[in-house]
Amino acid sequence: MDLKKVIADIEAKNPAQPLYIQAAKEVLETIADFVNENPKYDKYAIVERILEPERIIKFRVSWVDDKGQIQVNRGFRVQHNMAIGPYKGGLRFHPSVNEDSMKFLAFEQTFKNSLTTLPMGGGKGGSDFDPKGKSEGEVMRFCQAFMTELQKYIGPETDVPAGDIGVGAREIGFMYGQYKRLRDEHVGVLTGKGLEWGGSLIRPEATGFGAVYFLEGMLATCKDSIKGKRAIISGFGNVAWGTALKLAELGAVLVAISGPDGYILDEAGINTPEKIQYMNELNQTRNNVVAPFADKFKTAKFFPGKKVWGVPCDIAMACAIQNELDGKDAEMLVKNGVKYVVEVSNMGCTADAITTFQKAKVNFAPGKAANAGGVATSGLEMSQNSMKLSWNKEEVDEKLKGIMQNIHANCLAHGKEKSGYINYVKGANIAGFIKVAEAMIAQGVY
Ligand code: 2IT
Repeated sequence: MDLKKVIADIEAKNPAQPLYIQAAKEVLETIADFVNENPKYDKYAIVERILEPERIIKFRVSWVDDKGQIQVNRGFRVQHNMAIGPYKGGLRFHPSVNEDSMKFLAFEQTFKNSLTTLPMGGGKGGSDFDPKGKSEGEVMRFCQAFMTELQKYIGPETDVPAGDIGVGAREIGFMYGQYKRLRDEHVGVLTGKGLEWGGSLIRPEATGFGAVYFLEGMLATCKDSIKGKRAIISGFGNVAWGTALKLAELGAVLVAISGPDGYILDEAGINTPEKIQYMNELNQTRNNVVAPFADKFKTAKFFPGKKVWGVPCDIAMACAIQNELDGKDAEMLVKNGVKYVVEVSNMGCTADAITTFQKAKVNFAPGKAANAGGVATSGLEMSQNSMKLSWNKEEVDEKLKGIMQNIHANCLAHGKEKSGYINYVKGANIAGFIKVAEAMIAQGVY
């Protein structure tokens, strides 16, 4: 493949989609040599085909708010690639949702799902609906309206959505109820379901747990240990919560978390069940602010309007949203001696930030590897639904851990450089690409 030409083509074809171009470029730049060493990929135009989503569904969602006024939102589902299994990926309800963000997330998801080794293709969906400040009734009516349209395109063997930013157990419940009402089927069409009606143990914690299992792999490779390490996290949502729980369990000292309003510094450590539970409560209120944490816990200090990345640490974990950590943030982290950076949000770091970490030989894990524990556990939920049984906590956790260790090993296998430095970005992209590419070759031109 001619890297320059492929990049120029996607830039020309997707002029208003900077996020998609950013995600695609990162993959293309890291797989180009590998693709060129294996001419079959060019022969079957695998790169060109992977860059084009199989289908993009875009629809109107009309609903009635508490004042009786009609509201109109946009709904999306990008069915990116079905080569290795049904489309699988979350639904995001956030004002930033548009075709660009959905497309980049679906693209990332295809590679991520491939890395899990489970049979899941890539998809992503959502809406520009903003859950902030909405009543429960409004959220329910929105979810019902959204699913009324989406149900035409999904199914347990076709496309299995789950949660993402703004979509938690409550929203999955409302959407599942509407699917069931319209189709008269109680099937595994969504993951992240409640335990009483087909959900899996550990699914809520899985993204964060998985990211810390991946981090353990990075530490072990450096003959280092997590005990006593100083950690900081951005975000205080579901992913940050699972990450905080596992960091505390393994003896790291989490000193800072953040929200869009600023960050909390707590030198005593955010590691008691009470503090971590409170993160979750703050998230549930959906006001998107972290400040009340400092009112409740006297050891904590709130820094309004500031990003968390200026806090010196050994471990930094980005758990909020795309491009939350830029080149300047990365420089500050490096200057302050960070050793491990884990992107837990999807494409949480800008291209500049990644280059800065890699140049400084900081261990850097990309989101599609480090955050794959969430969708992997969704895959385990699908297995349990198909078998009509449920595994206990230990069984799910053990499988999750095994999957994350396997992803880490795969990144090492494809990402180790001559100097000994592990380029996890390259490793993850090549390993994720191989499985999808082989499946596409086997399945003929489509
Ligand atoms: O970004 C992600 O991997 C998710 N939001 C989870 C997707 C899933 O299907 O569990």
